[in-house]
Order: sequence, then C-alpha cells, then structure tokens
Amino acid sequence: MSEEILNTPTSEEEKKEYGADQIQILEGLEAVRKRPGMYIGTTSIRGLHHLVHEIVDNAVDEALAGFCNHIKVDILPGEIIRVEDNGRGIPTGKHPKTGTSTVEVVYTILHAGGKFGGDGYKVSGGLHGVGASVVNALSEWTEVEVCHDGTDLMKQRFERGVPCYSLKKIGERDYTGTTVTFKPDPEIFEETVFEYDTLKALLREAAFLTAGLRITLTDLRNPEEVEQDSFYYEGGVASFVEYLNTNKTPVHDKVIFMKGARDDSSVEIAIQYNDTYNENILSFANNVRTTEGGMHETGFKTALTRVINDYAKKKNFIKDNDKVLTGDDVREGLAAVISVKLREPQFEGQTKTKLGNSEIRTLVDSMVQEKLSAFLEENPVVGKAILEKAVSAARAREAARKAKEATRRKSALDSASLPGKLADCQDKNPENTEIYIVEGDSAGGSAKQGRDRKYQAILPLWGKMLNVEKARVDRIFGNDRLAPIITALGAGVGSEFDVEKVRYHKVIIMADADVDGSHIRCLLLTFFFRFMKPLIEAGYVYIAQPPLYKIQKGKLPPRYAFDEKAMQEIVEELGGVPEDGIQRYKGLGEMNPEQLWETTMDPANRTILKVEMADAAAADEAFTLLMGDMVGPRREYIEKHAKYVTNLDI
Ligand code: 0RA
Repeated sequence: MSEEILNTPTSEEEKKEYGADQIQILEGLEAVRKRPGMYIGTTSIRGLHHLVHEIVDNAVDEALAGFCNHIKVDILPGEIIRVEDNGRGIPTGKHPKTGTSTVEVVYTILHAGGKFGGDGYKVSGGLHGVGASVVNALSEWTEVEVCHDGTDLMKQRFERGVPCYSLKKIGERDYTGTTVTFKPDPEIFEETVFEYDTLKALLREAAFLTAGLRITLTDLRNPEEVEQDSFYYEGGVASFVEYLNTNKTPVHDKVIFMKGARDDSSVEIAIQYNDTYNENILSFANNVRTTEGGMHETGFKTALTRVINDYAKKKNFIKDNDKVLTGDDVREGLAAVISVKLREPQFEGQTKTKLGNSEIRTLVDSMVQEKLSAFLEENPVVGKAILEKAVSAARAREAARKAKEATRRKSALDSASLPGKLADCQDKNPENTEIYIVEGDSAGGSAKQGRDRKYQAILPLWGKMLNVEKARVDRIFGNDRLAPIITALGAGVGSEFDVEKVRYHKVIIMADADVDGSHIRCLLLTFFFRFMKPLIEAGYVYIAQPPLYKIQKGKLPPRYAFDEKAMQEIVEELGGVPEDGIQRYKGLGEMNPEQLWETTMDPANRTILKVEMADAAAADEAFTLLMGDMVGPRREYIEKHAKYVTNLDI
C-alpha cells in the first residue's frame, strides 16, 4: 500500500466536496479553540483531566462492545498522556462521506458519531459527549497509532487539531488496537500538570463500571519513582459498593445486585446498607458520573421508599396508615451505585451532570420494584435487618425534629443570635466576606487582632470535637463545637442547608501544621462533607496555609516558608543565615497578630487552598478510615498513606 495519502480525491466532483468539508472542519476546530469552555466546561485542572476521561471513554466503549479487555494509561515526561487499548483498532479505511480515513474523521470532525455516523462508529457518552476531536483541537499535538487489520501499523499526527499528514503505514504488527498520545496545549489550559490521584480515582471508577476490564495507570514522569496502579473488578457495580463500604460495618453480608433492560436502555444497581447514618449514592449515565442526579436517581429513590414501606407493613413493622418511613429513613446508611446506559442521554443542570431522560425513571422504578421486592421476600433475615435500620432512623428523625424546633424557637426570640465567640465583620455582603475558623483560643485572639475587620470574621473553636462520622444530625445540634459554626454560617444544616443563605463566601479553616491541626481539618472537612456538601461544591471552603519557618537575616525584612525545602531555598538565596535567624513555629499561637496577618490572612500575601470534592467516593473512604470506629485499619491506613492524608487536608 502506498505510504502516502489514502484520501487523495479521485474525481473533480469529489475534490470540490473535499475542499468544502476541509474548510468546515478547520472552522470547527477553530471554534473549539476559541471557546474551549463550551466544549469541556472549564480550562482549569479539571478540564485538563476531562481530556483523559474523554479518550479513555472511547476505549471503554470498545471494551463494552466486547472487543477490548485492557486499557493502559501512561503519564509521560512533559505532561503527555498515552492511552493504549487492545480493541479492534479504529477503522483505517476511507470514510464514505469524507473521502478521508475514518481515523481522521474521528479526530477532526466534531461529534463524529452524530453527523458522520455510519461505519459502525458510535460517539461515546463522553464527559460532555464531545469526543476525540475536541481533545485533539485542544492539544499541542496528538498522535494516533492504529492496527486494525492485525498486519499494518498506521499512524497520523495532528497539531492543534490539524493533520500533519494523512494516515500512513509506519510498520507492521500482529495484534489490533489503538494508541493515542497527546499533549494538552498550554496555550489553552491554565494548568497542565496532571494529578496522579485524580486520574487514579477516575480510572478506578471506570474499571468498576465495566466488569472484567483491566485499566492500568503508570506515572513515568519521574524515572526514579515510577508509580503504578491497576484496576480490575469482576463484580462491576457490586464491587464498587463493596469498595464504598470498605472499613464500614455492613448491616447484611452480601451486596444486593439488580439489573434490567428495556428497548435500548439498561440499568444496573448495587446496594448494601452499613451501620453509619449517611447515605452514599453514586449514579452514572453511560459511565459518566451524574453528580446532580436526575431521572435514574429519582426512579431508584421513589421505588426504594415504596418497596421498603410495603415490606414494613407486610411484616408488621409499621401499621397501615401509621407513620410511614420517609426517603431519608430508608436511605440511612445506604451505599448504592446506579449505572444506566441509554442511547441518547440528555445531560442537564448547572454542570450538565443531571440526567433528564424521563423514560429512565420508569425503567428504574419498575425494575427496583420487581427485583427488590422479590429479593426481600426470599431473604427475610436481610429484610429484617434493613427494616430495623430504617425504623430506628425514623425514631431518630422524630427526636431531631423536636431538637430543631427547640433551637428554632430560641433563635426566633433573638434574631441576631450569633455565637458569642464570633468576631463578625462589618461588611454584610457574603461575596466580599470571609470567616476564619481557628483552632485554639490563643490563635483565635491573634487572628482577631490581626484581621481586617471590614470583611474578615473570626470564629475560634474550643472544647471537645464531636466525631462526625458516627453522629446523627440530632446530636450535631447539641454539640458545643459545631453549633457555633452552623449559627455563624447562618444557612442551616443537613437536608435543610441552603447554600444561598451562607453569610461568607470564603470559609477558611486555620489550624496548626501538626498532627492535631491535621485532625481538626479532617473533622471539619468531614462535617462540611456530611452536613453542608453544597458549601464544598460551591467552592466556598478553603484551608489556610500558615508558614512553618520564619527566616530573619540581619535587618532585612523577615521571610516565611511553608516547608523545610522552601526554607532551605530562602537560606540559600540569602547566602546563608545564622542559626538563630531561623525560627520554626510550633503553632499558630506563636505568631503575633501582625505576623499572622502578613503570612496567613492578608489576601495579598497568603496562600489558601480551595477544597475540591472532585471524588466523593475517595473522600468518603478517607474520612471513614480516619474517623470510623475500626481502629486497626485506620492506623494502618495512616501509616501507609501519611502522604495522602496530608493531601486530603488540602
Ligand atoms: C468502531 C468500529 C470499530 C472500532 C472502533 C469503533 C474503535 C474505536 C476506538 C476508539 C478508541 N479505541 C477504539 N477501538 C475501536 C471496528 C469495526 C470493525 O472492525 O468491524
């Protein structure tokens, strides 16, 4: 076969068409580069990771079709990503509509599946359903290597989406598959350094959702410290639920798995109750996480509540027309994964992560109604354990309602009842204001003196902190350490939390850089995660970064460093510093108000880290391990993952 051009137009007629197509394609790529946000949501680090998701999704589709069982993702030096699969290989022949190869179509035409369908190529759900051409357009360069026929190894290179040459043969190979290598364009992305842990969480999730698929992630950026993780789950979503309940005590031994299908749609659900008080439901449509929920979640919740209430009545746990179990009651301690596949997913909502297809609601509802009722009938021991859990949740709810009413009445009498320890700011516009939650009275005192009272509020914490993981909402109200936070933020708590009412748009946790400080940060994050999740989702939660070292050389202004490495760099830069010029802070309390302001609170100098809840499953695991009642695994975890624990604090 000729090395050159597979797509040379043959007749004048075709040539004309080809020209017009080519212009359209270039315009398409240009549009993507002009408004990348429209296609991938954001050009932040999240957008950067979306690119990998998008390319991996294409390979996962090949696995779902049954032709691929291993996907390798490598992070190469220079922040380059390589995704290799052992599928059939993207078809390399001439595409009937364009005259170019199908490979070129897939990588240059927006929504290749929709418009240029045919040839068996279907566009994947994708994170935003955008496909490989968008990744290509937003990459400095992309190289695609394909072996489709088990003989010829073909390659095409693109720069900023534009082909450098047509698909050409570069060698021979005796197995099929597709390898895509790309370097995200620094002209487009604000951040181009990949986070190993983020990709790891993403790929683990993808492996859970495709039973029997192996996905291997390898970080080759530092040849001296190659990191690798490999994921393979025979049990699919059932394994996922087991994973969510790692280190929790299940209420029943086995995960309950249900599946069903109708027309072109299918649904798989796995559930298992644990003895905590929290619900953890993860839903997916075409392997894309639907954080905002949607029709599949609604169908599941409605059916679950109905099935459990019917079963409770049948077993005389509750009487007819007696107090029914609410949705919250039947979901207390529930870990569930809902995965639906459908032909034309409609993604709605603020972040386009809410599934809008109403036909899915009825499919999920009737499947759960049928399968879960049958399961409970056949497994009365499990059924009884679940009912006991739900009935005790209902009792606690009643107690919580009474407790809430009591606090509401109190605040109604005294409308300006802010916590006594709170030093509020003058500005009342939440967009301008921040609140520092400070560990320890002495640090709290320094913060109060050092702050800019116009827009900075200080809330010192004291007393014994409640272990949030084990707590129910009713106990939160009685806790003297968390109650002031709830009151100061002024937006309620739990299911009543309303992020629109929050009094500060920056909630900054400020604690020491030591183990105790780390514990406090973790507790507060757990509390926000469990009871004020929208606060984290809105990006309002931050971690302050107080310095660990002060470096003073002669009469020069003092310098500050967050860690030992930075300290040594400063010492070097200053050409050496006498030993007594280096002070290591043991705690925030050691800094005077001016120092605290200068290093940690002044927006002009400080570093604060925004808390992202990118992966609720990972956070849930870490929180549980760190704070759950299983001491053994917890210690083990901390010892093994000391590094990750500090990451979590970020
Ligand atoms: C459609 C048809 C065929 C392969 C693929 C798509 C395919 C696409 C991607 C994207 C990444 N990896 C992939 N692997 C395969 C083959 C059709 C046939 O040979 O009959």
